[in-house]
Amino acid sequence: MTFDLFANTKEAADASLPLAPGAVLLRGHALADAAQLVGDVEQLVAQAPFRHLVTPGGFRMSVAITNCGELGCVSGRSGYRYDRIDPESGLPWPPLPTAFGRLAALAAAAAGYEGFVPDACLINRYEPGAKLSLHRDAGEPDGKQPIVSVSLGAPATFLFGGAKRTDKVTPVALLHGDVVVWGGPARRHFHGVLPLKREARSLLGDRRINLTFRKAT
Ligand code: MD6
Ligand code: FE
Repeated sequence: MTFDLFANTKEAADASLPLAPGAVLLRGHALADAAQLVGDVEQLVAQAPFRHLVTPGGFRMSVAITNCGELGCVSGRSGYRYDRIDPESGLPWPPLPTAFGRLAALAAAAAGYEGFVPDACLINRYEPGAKLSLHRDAGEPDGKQPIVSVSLGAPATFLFGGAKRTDKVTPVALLHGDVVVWGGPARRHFHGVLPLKREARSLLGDRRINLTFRKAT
């Protein structure tokens, strides 16, 4: 029998690959829910469309973003912040769909973080060429709560680094249905995404959607 860890085969779907102490890739963990998640995103963006935020340095981000849950990430005068209101509509962000909350809690528990109840989900859309520079997610006050990241659609290369920007990064191929959880000693580690390649063979064509679940209060 052949066994290819990098194909989303039934065997590989159970693989749990450590990236660093506190950080794990759950290969294919969201595959069974993926179609539901994509359908939910389509409904969410009808209420809160994707938009391109501007970085504190004044650059338009290549990744388009929207949010669901009690809190959403918006650009402010001095960088990003969380807000209960979508500034584009003046309305609260759409609620977290049931399937989102359930998946985030189960994935966190599978990674060793019990009792994770996210109140924010950032939804990022990558088109070919879009990337996310090396950064760390530090806007959430409770450093004991992990981040759960779900990949949908086109594959991407995720870079997972260390506590310092200059630390060595490990490139990881993230495929449709993969989940990465980072918390504990890895919670503030640097990470990023390389420019998306033009590979039009996924459920979302050549696009990628990433959901990141956080406890932002
Ligand atoms: C990813 N996303 O797309 C990783 N960080 O695989 C992130 O690191 C991320 O999607 C901050 C805000 C949104 C994100
Ligand atoms: Fe991030």
